[in-house]
Amino acid sequence: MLNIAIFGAPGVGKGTQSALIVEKYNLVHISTGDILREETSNNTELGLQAKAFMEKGQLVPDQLIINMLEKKIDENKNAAGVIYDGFPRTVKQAEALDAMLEKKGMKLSCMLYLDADHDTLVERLLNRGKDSGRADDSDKNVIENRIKVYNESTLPVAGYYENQGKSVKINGIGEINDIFNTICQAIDKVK
Ligand code: B4P
Repeated sequence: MLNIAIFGAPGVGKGTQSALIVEKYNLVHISTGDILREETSNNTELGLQAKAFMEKGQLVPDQLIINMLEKKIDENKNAAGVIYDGFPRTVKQAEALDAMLEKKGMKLSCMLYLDADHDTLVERLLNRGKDSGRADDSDKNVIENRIKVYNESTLPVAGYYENQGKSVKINGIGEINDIFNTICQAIDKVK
């Protein structure tokens, strides 16, 4: 079973590329950001807890995310494969994912590490904020904070998977289809 993580800064294109990957490889898409937004709009207990963090551009606490993820993995036991979009975002989450997969006799196939420069990220997120209604995309200070949190707390996850020989760096700047073709070459190697 394919277990792929798609990684990179806010706005780098994780959600955009995940949609294409899911369609081509018939994978289940687990986006922690999407799940949290759904929980928030349904005013669930988890949603209410997550909202305050997301609005400030901070990470939602690890344990909330790890519990949420384990439930999702269990719901999709029979899938052909899974793409984890926006998860893991801390080394603690990466360790938890490895442990969860090992318990189920699986392992992460690879981590697709999308990369883009700071100004491109800010420009894309502000653009999306114009019509998405996402509060975290509409305020430049919140966007800058998300990028800062990414650099401080999330970037170490890249090193964690580099040490396991599982990180594949991909240029996130360019035409969406060209980036997708590069991603497909990486996935086909671990299939
Ligand atoms: P996410 O929902 O994961 O969102 P993201 O990082 O902002 O976006 P992504 O990289 O998917 O960008 P996209 O493809 O859409 O996180 C939101 C928040 O949830 C976090 O800040 C955090 O608070 C919380 N959270 C989520 N997961 C968590 C976790 N594991 N632990 C703790 N907290 C967590 O692309 C952005 C824009 O760029 C789009 O408008 C797109 O059209 C455009 N674009 C994409 N590719 C392009 C290209 N090649 N060229 C031009 N434009 C492009």
